[in-house]
Amino acid sequence: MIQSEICELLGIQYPVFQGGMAWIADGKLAAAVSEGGGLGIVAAGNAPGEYVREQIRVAKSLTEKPIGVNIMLLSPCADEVAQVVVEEQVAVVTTGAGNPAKYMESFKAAGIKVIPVVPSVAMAKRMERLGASALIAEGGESGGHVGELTTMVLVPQICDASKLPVIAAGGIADGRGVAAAFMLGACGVQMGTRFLSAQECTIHPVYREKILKATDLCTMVTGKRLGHPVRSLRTQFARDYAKAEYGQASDEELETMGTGALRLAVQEGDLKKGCFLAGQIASVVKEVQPAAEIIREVIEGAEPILKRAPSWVK
Ligand code: TUI
Repeated sequence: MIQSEICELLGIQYPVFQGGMAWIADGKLAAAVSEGGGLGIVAAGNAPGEYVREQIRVAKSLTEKPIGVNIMLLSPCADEVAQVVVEEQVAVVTTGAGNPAKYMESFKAAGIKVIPVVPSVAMAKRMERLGASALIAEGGESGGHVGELTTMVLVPQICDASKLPVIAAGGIADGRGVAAAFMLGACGVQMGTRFLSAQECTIHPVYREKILKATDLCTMVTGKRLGHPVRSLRTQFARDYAKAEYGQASDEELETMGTGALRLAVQEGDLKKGCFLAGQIASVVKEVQPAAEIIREVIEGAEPILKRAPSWVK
């Protein structure tokens, strides 16, 4: 059994968060992860506040354990989602793709624990000053919107810069990743890609097959030119986008290509126009399993590794 201060802080059994995957992490997935002892997270993505309210209620109808909501701060609906999480009294808010400073007071006043994704030491320090409860250090191995640094270098630097509990994310999909994260100073992990294969995760069968058949070099980063680098599977869409981005396409043309691409991947499995977000660890994901089994497996996989560690010290 691996437990840490994040378990006590949040009232969860295992130090495993499910990433806030836009269009994917709904109330059903979040509830399955929380029921399995981790922290299930409803992703707001670009969705309106009322959709998020509905999904929070779905999750709460399926579990009494704590759940979180991820607010994607680039979303035009971020303000209304922030209002909804306060009204619905969710236990935890995680944030991504920006600075949540303007919401911190209202979240704290509502007793919500705020756990921002921080891509740098400066952001970690700022978030600690503003009253964050913990930090997620997400390296660029992750799927979706990525920062500059890898998990390997980001986690120890965030741990040095802050007294808050640190959750490692990016490149973690099994017990080895959990053990490594703890060695770097983290007290928990967040996984997105691994939960794409959860039985309770509703994605198009094409998406799921792509993940199960992924190899080590099958992701790439696009979107740097518009300032929002995103890691996804190297599909026809990703190649076309990269060609456009490094070629003559205007910013408007790139925006148009990107619009709706996440939904087309998740709901339609559209390899030509859909953007299949996934992390670099995708090839480790081999089978469809219930979320609770995934959590048990990664925790049980870390235990023998961590127990063996003292034998290396002579
Ligand atoms: O946010 C993510 N992953 C995501 S968001 C997303 S949806 C999307 N849609 C359109 C464009 C871009 C994304 C898909 N995947 N992960 C957390 C994360 N946050 N990674 C990096 C950051 C981050 C970056 C900059 C957090 C804070 C930050 O601060 C900048 C500032 O404001 O100083």
